[in-house]
Amino acid sequence: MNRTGTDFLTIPQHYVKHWRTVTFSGSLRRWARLWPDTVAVVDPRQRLTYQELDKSADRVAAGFARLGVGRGDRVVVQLPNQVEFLQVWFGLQRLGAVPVHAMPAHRRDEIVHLAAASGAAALVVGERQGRFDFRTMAVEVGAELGRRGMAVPEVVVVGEPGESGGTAFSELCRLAPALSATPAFAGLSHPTGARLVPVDEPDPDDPHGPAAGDLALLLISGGTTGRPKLIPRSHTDYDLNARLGVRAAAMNSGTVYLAVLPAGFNFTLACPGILGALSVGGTVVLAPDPGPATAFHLIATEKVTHTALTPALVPHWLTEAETRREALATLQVVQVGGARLPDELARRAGPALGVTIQQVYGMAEGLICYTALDDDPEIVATTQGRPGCEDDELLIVRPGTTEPAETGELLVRGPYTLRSYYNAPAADPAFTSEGFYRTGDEVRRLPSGPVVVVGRVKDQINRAGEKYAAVEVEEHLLDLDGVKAAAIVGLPDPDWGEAAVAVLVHDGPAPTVRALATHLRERGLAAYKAPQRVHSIDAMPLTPVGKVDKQALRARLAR
Ligand code: OOB
Repeated sequence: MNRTGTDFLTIPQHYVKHWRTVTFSGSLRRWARLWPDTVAVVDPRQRLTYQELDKSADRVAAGFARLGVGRGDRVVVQLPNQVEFLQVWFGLQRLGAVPVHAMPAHRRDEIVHLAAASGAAALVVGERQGRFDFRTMAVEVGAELGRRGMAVPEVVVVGEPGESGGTAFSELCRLAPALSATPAFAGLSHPTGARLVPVDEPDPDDPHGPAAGDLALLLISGGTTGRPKLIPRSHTDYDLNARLGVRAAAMNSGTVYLAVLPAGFNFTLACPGILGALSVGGTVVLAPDPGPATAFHLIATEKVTHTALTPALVPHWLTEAETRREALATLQVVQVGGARLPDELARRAGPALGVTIQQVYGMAEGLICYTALDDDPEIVATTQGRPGCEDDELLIVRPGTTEPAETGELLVRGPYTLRSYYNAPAADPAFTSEGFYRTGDEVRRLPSGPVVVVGRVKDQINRAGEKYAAVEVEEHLLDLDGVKAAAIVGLPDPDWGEAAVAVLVHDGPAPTVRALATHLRERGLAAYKAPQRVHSIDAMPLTPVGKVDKQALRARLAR
């Protein structure tokens, strides 16, 4: 059953009992049968019932098939929070194709990397965000992949394709033949000659066709040693991920979930988020921007019950609630995760918003921890919760070893945690020989079970929940004129949780924050990777083995 690259025989039997043999395409079909006329998804421009979402998945699947995208093909999806995100996502699921989740903030360099690492057959983008044009970026991505001798992905644009030469999403849906329930894909074939079959209808000629254990989507890691890695998630494990969240956040058919954070973020999509709400017949509301004014308006008009935020958004919500608390009358649960929520803010948030706060500590790689809705308020304020599944195995060790420690690096293994990255080398230091994933997070556990995140041993910046490997930016800074050595370190910051400081050894005048931002933007990097401060230094402090001593740098900057 498991065909995600892990050896089925090594999968412990006690994991199997948590899994259901479902695919996301099949699940949407089932939901559409159960609640055909319930509204599944809403954005400011449209609302679709479950039946409409299911039908559009057929059309989108057939449209992608016409473009030559087939079962197992990877498709980079970079869309803002709008109904089309779910139409594309479920359309790809119906085809058995694999969405690769890019974030709206990503730029040329990140998208090239995701497309190259996944071998993408297509790229789906929106029109523009402010002055930035995603269609122009898509053309540049194709050109760069071509220069590298790689296949150039088909471009699909939600909106007007403009000069990009891409296919409009509306056209893609029209291209598709008129569809009845079966067989949606008759007469269509993949360029390789493979026959196309929706994954919820097993192909009698191909007993080895797509199954619940197959790859369903690729998430991206925060990155620690270089570029973000791709995280394979199967239908089975991701279905479990969402179901555990539904239990933890007590979602039911009355749930209205507001997606404030990007829909492609694991937290928003499946913890329990969008997929959780859909799995119980609830309604998903997509916020076009993360600002509290938009969110409060949608909460009041759509009678939202659940949402999820990063800690950096919480103070803005508290300010908005000072004058508009009545807008939150229906809101029950506000999940907070992605970065450490300060205890003091956690204590204030619940009473100020009139909701139950749920801390969520999770990772795209798997493990998700939740505080319980009926936990003691001090537990909710000071811990990051308990593992979602009783068969999640957590070890706390001295960093880089497997020796037990009271406070140390968290290792995890479990029924929805990855065993290897996508296309990764067999011997990957991110995993122990026993198959535990090294989270790079420094934690301790209370005797009663909750995990407390106390720090981080990985060389990563987490700016308001957006993560990146320090080395990714350092490499680009070294190309600046006069810069001889560069190190990125994170320091506590009241607004962002963490601010990135560029520590530079350089000739001549120090480059400004602005110059660094411009340089990184020209290199095609997301804006959140630009450092907030520049600090000049004569020589980098080094560890005994000759690496930059970031602990020493942090201590020095703190002074
Ligand atoms: C979520 O997922 P990722 O993959 O973007 O980031 C995972 C990392 C964790 O290893 C940890 O370093 C940090 O983000 N983190 C937290 C945290 N939640 C995540 N650190 C402290 N406190 C928390 N509550 O960020 C993610 C995925 C699903 C649900 C929630 C968050």
